[in-house]
Amino acid sequence: MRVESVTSTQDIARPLPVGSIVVAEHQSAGRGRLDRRWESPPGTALLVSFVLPSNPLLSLAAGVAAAEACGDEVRLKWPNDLLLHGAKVGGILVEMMAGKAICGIGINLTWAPVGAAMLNRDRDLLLEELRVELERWSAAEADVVLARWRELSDTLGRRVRVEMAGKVIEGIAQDIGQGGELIVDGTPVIFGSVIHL
Ligand code: BT5
Repeated sequence: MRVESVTSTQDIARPLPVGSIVVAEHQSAGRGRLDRRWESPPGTALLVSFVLPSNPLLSLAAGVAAAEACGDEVRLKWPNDLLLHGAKVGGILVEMMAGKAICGIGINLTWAPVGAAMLNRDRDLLLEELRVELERWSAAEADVVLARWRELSDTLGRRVRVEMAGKVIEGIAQDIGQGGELIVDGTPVIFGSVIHL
């Protein structure tokens, strides 16, 4: 489904069946995680939500799919950022519902906020590649997703600061666990914001 201006593609996708795809020109209330805003002027980004079967590793699988679709230069920052030469070029927001998940992906194409990056790719071609990769990776075995995520990661092996609800830790991002959690100096982190130090 292609729409012009919406609050968020996530809102339009929510009542739709598995297999639906919503693409918008513009979002007046694009969302990130934790009620943060996702900004992009009309027509400057790929803004899409996919309705997929529930899958506990979907956020990481979607990251892998998006990185594969974007090309060699794009790497992943835990849990869900797409980085181009170290700057954020896109993000992923997975909202779980009964029996399905709404997977929102935003990728900057011709505009980016200060300090962020843009990809400068044709939107429809990128969407088609993303659709194919997402179909593949959202259905892949957990171990295969985790292995590819590790290869594409820009986070593992780095010193990081993790901000969790009410707590901050610093250490080396050693690995991701079976559930997709980030292991920082032996401590599993399930939710949080990571800063690469
Ligand atoms: C994300 O959240 O990175 C997930 C973004 C998902 C956006 C898509 S667009 C289609 C679908 N519909 C929606 O409403 N959302 C999804 P998070 O990790 O919380 O990052 C949000 C933070 O990124 C903000 O607080 C800003 O600091 C920054 N930011 C906002 N807009 C950006 C942009 N265009 N490019 C880079 N960074 C941005």
